[in-house]
Amino acid sequence: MDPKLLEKEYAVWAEVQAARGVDVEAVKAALKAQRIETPSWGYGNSGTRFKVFRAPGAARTVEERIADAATVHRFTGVCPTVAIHIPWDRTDDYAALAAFAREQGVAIGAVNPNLFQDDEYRLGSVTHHDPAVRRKAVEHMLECVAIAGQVGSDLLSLWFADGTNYPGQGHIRRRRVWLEESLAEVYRAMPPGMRMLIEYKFFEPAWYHTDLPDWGTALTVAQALGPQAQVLVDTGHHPQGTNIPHIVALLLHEGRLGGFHFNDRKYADDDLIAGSVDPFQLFLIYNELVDAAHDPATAETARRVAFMVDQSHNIEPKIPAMIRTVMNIQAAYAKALLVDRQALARAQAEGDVLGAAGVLRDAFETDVRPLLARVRQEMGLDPDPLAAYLRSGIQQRLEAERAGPGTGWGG
Ligand code: LRH
Ligand code: MN
Ligand code: MN
Repeated sequence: MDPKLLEKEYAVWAEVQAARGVDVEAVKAALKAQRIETPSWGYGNSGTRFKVFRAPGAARTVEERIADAATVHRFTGVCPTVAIHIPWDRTDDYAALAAFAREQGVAIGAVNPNLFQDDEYRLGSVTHHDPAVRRKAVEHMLECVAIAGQVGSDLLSLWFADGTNYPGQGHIRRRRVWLEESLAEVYRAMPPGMRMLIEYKFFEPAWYHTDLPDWGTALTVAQALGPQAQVLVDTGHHPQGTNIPHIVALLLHEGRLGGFHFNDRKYADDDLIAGSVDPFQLFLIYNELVDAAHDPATAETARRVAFMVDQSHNIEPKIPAMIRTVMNIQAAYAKALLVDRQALARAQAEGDVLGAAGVLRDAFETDVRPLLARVRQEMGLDPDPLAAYLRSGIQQRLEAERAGPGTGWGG
């Protein structure tokens, strides 16, 4: 857009918001401080069970995956960390990998052990009936605690594919005991500042029962372990119709909301671009977070929440899809920051059903693009990061440079 027109559009926007009582400068400051972690596995080839379509220019090595995360950070300004998955991102010198990331302008964030791709895990990892398999899983998690130390990360992010396919296949309570025992050993090995984030998923790959199917199960495990264990909400991991903002509010209340894996979905764990199918849900999640940040009872938990993306794009170009994701998450946060919290509290106190719902609607229906364009300009960025990336020629260069298969999930 013509810069003069953009300027004019923002001026009107800011005037209207100020008249509504919005502290526009405070909103901009919050947006500049927003942080979103992108996943290394979102940059390499990966896909569904049915087919991995190779994306031209997709990263082939851990270094290329980190470099692509750094590119996303350069264009968006809010993605300074990248999550790694071990062994997809295995290397023999993690300190060197961390230094490489720093040179690129990012840091390594959450370390994700992989407890589902080895043959031994066919019947489970930390809930396997064979103690040797459970030991292997624990050793791998302990290795990841050490790796986190080497790369300067304080997040261990755990997801288990453990579960059964048939009634009677496993002893459900015994498996729970094994799970707690295994995690307790890993928990004890974590240094004081490190947090263990426990992710749940209601089904897939197990079809009858999953050992950590929901937030309540993950919460009771975290509570059994101690304060350094929290719950990770992957937005794609819920049954249809689940009220995720409600879950977010309850986990904040319990002091156990550790982080997110953002993505969107229509049916199950579809790993679509966050905010692409249900932007209202993403807004409502951020609405709970902004509300909790203002409440002394929950502010500290809200401050430490790790905002991570977990998306494996199969047909979308990788870097543009990640930039689009970040823009959608920024829009959701921006709209949540515009909620008139006093008017909302008043409407709630008066039992004004439509008034309260209207306050949220008003914020959600606000066009925040002029605001975000302005925030990016003030951060020294292009107001439209996706268009800027597509113009930059980087994609064409990567497609020319990166031929041949690579390492990681989709090779
Ligand atoms: C499982 C999951 C989990 C894995 C990632 C690759 O569906 O969400 O977080 O680590 O996908
Ligand atoms: Mn996930
Ligand atoms: Mn998932």
